[in-house]
Amino acid sequence: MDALGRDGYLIVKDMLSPQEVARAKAELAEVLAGIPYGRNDFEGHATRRIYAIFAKTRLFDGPATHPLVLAVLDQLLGHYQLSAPTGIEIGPGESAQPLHPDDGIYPIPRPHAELVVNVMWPLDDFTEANGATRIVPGSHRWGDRVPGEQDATVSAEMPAGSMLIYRGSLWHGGGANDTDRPRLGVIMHYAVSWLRQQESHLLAVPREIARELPRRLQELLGYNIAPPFIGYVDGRHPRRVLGY
Ligand SMILES: O=C(O)CCC(=O)C(=O)O
Repeated sequence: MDALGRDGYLIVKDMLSPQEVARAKAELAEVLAGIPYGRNDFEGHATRRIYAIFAKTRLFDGPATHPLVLAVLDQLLGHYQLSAPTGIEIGPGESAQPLHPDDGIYPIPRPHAELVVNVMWPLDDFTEANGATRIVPGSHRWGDRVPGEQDATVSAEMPAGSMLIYRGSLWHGGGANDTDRPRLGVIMHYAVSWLRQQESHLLAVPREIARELPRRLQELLGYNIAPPFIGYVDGRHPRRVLGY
């Protein structure tokens, strides 16, 4: 929590075993085979993104609800939901993504209480050369300032199986990939539960899949009430539509 307060990010190693990483990589490789490259500079023209990830794999149900992640989120966000969980494969030759804060999509003046927290799960070793996430340390504390030439970025270099937690107000972006191999990571992007989710999981994840998921994951996908009563369905708790 000290590092997240001071620098805006934190790397924790050895969160996934080599076997878990290999399984996730193999399964996501099949998903990626059917996915086109990005449509603009932000998505990246040599980058493929797996949206609706909870409709496509069960291997991130655990990371999304990992007790350490939820303990950090409890402190930073209070009551929260999954917003934009996405697999991101930055391909060879990709240029650096423009730096941005993830909460910049919400029209709320900075500084403000934290609205978004992101957890990046690298499935390849992240290096400066292959496009490790670039971060401007401490920039979560800035007001309207935007990063310029004078602001150093650090590359979040870390072995596969680590996790990088960073605040939604932190300026960051995917790095350029100057190697001949892709760099795959999965971002679990959470937001306070009174905001609109970036991806509409109630539509993206078919209800017959959602019904089988662990209760906490159902809640994080949006089958939940943001206190006191945001998100009801026909006046009742949304979990009722799953038959509970
Ligand atoms: O892929 C990365 O390292 C970061 C990507 C990112 O920040 C984004 O797409 O919003």
